[in-house]
Amino acid sequence: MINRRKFLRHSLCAAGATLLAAELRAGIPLAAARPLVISTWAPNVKANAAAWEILAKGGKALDAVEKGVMVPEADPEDTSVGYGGLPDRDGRVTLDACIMDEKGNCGSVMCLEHIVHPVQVARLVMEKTPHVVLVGDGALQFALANGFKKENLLTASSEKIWKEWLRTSKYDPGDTMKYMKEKRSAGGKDNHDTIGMLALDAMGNISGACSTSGMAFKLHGRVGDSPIIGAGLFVDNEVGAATATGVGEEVIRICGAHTVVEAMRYGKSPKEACKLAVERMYKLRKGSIEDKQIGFIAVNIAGETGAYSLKEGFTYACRFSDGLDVVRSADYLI
Ligand code: SD4
Repeated sequence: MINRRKFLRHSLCAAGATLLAAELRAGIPLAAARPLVISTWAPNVKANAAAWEILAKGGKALDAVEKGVMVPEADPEDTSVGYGGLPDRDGRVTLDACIMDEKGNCGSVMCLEHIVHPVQVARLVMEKTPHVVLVGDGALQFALANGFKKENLLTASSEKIWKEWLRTSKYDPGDTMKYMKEKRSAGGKDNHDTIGMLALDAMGNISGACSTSGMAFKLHGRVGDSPIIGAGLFVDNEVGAATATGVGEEVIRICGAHTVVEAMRYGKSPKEACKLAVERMYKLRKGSIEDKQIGFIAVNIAGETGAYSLKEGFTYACRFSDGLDVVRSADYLI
C-alpha cells in the first residue's frame, strides 16, 4: 500500500518530471529526474533496490537492470521468474529473458532450461555474439560454454503446485493467472509476476530487461512476449522505454512495448502511451480477453513514468531520484 507521505512525494516527483520535460524541450539539460528505476509488480521494490546500488553510484542503466532482474530470478518464492518458476505441462521450467540498452543493442534467450539467471545469458548473447536471440538447447549450450552452472530450477513447492494442476490439466491463460493469484493471496503473498524493469541513469541513458518463466503449465516450447524485443520490451534512447506483463500472446499481437514507445515518440505521456496500447489490444480482442490481465509500464527521457493495465490489480514499483520507494497501482481499462 502506498502511504500518504510516499504518495505526496511521488506527486511532487511527477510534477517535477513535467517541469523537466518542459525544460528538456527548451534545451535545458536535465539532472534532477534521474536516476530512476521502475519495475512491474510491487514486490519488485527489492529488485529496484539492487538496481539502485548501481544507479546511485553513477553506474550504467544497463548494469542496473541486469542486477535488478537477477533478484527475482534467484528467489525461490517467486513462482513466475527464474529459480522456483512454475514449470510447463511436462514439469520443465523454461525461462525467457531479454535485455536492451540505449544504443539499440539487445539480446534474448527463449525456452532456456537449467540456468538461474537467463538475463545474464541474454546480455552475453548481446555482447558476445553477432545474434539477438538464442533458443532452447542452443541457448543452454551457449550458457554452459560461458561458465554458467546447470541447475535444477524446479523447487519442491513449484513441483507440488504442478502436480495439483496435473489432476485436471485444464489450461487457459486467464484461468491460470487467476488460479495463481488465488494461491498467492491464500499464502498471504503479494501478487507477483514477470519482471520488466526500466532504468534511466545519471548520464541520461535508458536500458531495460525482462525475465519470466512464462505462463505456468504452458505447452513445452511456448514463448511469450517477455523475450521478444518490441513486444515485452523496447528501448529507444531518443524517446523512452516500455515493458509488459501479463498474457504474452495478447502483447505480441500488438507489438506492445514498441507500440508504447512509438506513442511516446508522437507526443503521448508514458501513461497515455500505455493506455493507447491497452485500448488497441482491447479493440482487437474484445470478447476474448476479459478474463486476462495485461499491463505496461513506461518511462520517457525526461524521467516521467506511467503505467496502464487491462484490469484492476496491476502494480508497479518505482525508485526516483530521491532514492525512496514508491509503489503504485496502475489505472485500468475494464
Ligand atoms: C508471458 N508475459 O510469458 C509473460 C507472463 C507474464 O505476468 O507476464 N505474467 O506471457
